[in-house]
Amino acid sequence: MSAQHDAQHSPSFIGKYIFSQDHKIIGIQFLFVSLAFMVLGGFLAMIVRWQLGFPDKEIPLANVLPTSWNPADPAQYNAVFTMHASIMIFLVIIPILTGAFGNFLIPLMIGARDMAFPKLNMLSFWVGFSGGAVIASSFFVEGGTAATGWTAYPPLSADPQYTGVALGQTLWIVGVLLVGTASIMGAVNYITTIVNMRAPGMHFFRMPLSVWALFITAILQLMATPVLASALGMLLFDRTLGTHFFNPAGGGQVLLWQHLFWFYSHPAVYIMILPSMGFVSDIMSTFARKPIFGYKAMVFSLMGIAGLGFIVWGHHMFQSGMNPTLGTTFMISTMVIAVPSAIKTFNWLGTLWGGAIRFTPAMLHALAFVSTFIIGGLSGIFMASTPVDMFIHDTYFIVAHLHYVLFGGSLFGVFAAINFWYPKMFGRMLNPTVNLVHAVLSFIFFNLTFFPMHILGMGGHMRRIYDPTLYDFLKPMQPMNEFISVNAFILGGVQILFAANFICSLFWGKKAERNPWHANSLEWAAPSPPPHGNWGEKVPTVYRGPFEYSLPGMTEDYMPQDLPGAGAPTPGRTVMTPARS
Ligand code: HEM
Ligand SMILES: [Cu+2]
Repeated sequence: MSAQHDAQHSPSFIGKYIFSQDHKIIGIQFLFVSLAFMVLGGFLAMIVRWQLGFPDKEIPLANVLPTSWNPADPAQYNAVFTMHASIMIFLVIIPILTGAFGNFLIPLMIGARDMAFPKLNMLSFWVGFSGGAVIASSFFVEGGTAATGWTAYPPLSADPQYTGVALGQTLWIVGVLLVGTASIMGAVNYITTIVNMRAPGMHFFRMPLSVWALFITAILQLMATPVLASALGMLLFDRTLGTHFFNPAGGGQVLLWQHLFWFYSHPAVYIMILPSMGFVSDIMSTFARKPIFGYKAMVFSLMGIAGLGFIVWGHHMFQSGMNPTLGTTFMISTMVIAVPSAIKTFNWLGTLWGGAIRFTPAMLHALAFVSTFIIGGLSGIFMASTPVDMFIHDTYFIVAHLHYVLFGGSLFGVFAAINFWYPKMFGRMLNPTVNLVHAVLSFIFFNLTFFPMHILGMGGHMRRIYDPTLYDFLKPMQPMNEFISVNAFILGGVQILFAANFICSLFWGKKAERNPWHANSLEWAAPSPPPHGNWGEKVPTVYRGPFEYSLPGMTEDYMPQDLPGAGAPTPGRTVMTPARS
């Protein structure tokens, strides 16, 4: 198959790197584009923070920025924070986790040569890329870009008269629709590949947790994203064809949007965190040199979180006038999610316990992930509680919570994954010292930036306001806003270390060996970087699970999945019997 497969692809630059059908190249395309958008999203965050910390000082580069980015204008502030959030969610976190790492890792980790549908995979990237381009183009049209928050609640989003944004909002809708379509295409591919293309011996319960997490995430994407797509379609019709699905002026229902939006977007918050949970599990086991604690419990709690994710969306709507009985059911179902989340957290701690821990940059980010996820998870329980949520709804408590899970969680998971898999992706090592400094400083300044936001929120500081000093009761808290902003700038600045390391190492990094971390899963059996088709003549055969570190009686402290010979039999597994051939 391999020779035939190789022959199908033209070796030209365009075929190899632009319209590539190779899962690894597509993964790297997603990575580069998302990282570029991260720079833009981060830059917008700095503008937001400048305005909130120093509302009466003009932002430094005011004269070089487009006039429409001046946050001191309330309408423009809305646009800036809307695009910060929309870019971070739709163009950074989701595409990095599923597009970049889903693509790169799934075939390599299950011992396949590529995705099930390589052409669909290529299409997914280019449709997603067009979506990004359409969203980005909205910055340049008359009236400016979308300004209704990433949640796009009608009537604001349904009728241009409220925001003054006409085409910009429509482009946002079309762009998100395209990105969602790309996401559905990717999900079909990941699910099919994992179900059908595992190497001989790769039982489901021998798959690394990254693959499990990406698999369950793909199921979420496949089931939830069409709901968003149809809601966006209706919103688009409201704006362009004069329908009134959501616009109350014509008898539409604003709450219908909220239900549809959150029916997608709550599962989507798990789309944004489950893959990181998977990466962190694999990375922690590798660098603690210990089997993951409770492998099957980890898998079932991923499933539990994903399943519960579909019945909790109403917790975003406690303040919408919903019947209190319904509110209580949403409250209880939401709190139940703490159970699988806690199982995961205790299993991570159990994995660390007694381990021979190696504090690599990837491991530090994984540890940072777990600790910030605990804080973000705990603040989530506060918000799940209806009586508490009445006070903290729409305040900076929410902004604190969401950054603890999205930045401290998802993004630290991404940093862990980039540090861990960079050698496999590019065949070069990152400079570990620079990235250790980056990891430590990011963790410190992340907490200094976002922890105080809980306190602001408890003090009643509203979210999505452009000038806190306009409110007398917020004035005493302005020094805290300044403190947050200064730390945010340092946090933003620290990311330059990572970016410089990432770019320089592509050219001058030390050449990577096949398995620099002495890890077990199959991707480390392929060359760094793996060739087209991944495995040469024969796909590997799998003899055991991916977590067999420090087995008693072994000379090496790791046992690759494809190494023939008996490992210590682990419960529930038959050693040496390939599941499929
Ligand atoms: C240094 C980095 C960052 C800073 C300083 C920052 C700051 C902020 C601030 C101050 C807001 C609230 C704006 C307002 O309510 O007026 C906000 C909103 C938001 N941020 Fe960030 N952010 C950063 C990074 C990120 C990252 C990495 C993500 C996601 C991966 C993210 C996702 C969001 C989202 C989803 C919102 C929307 C909240 C809403 O709609 O009200 N942010 N950010
Ligand atoms: Cu939710």
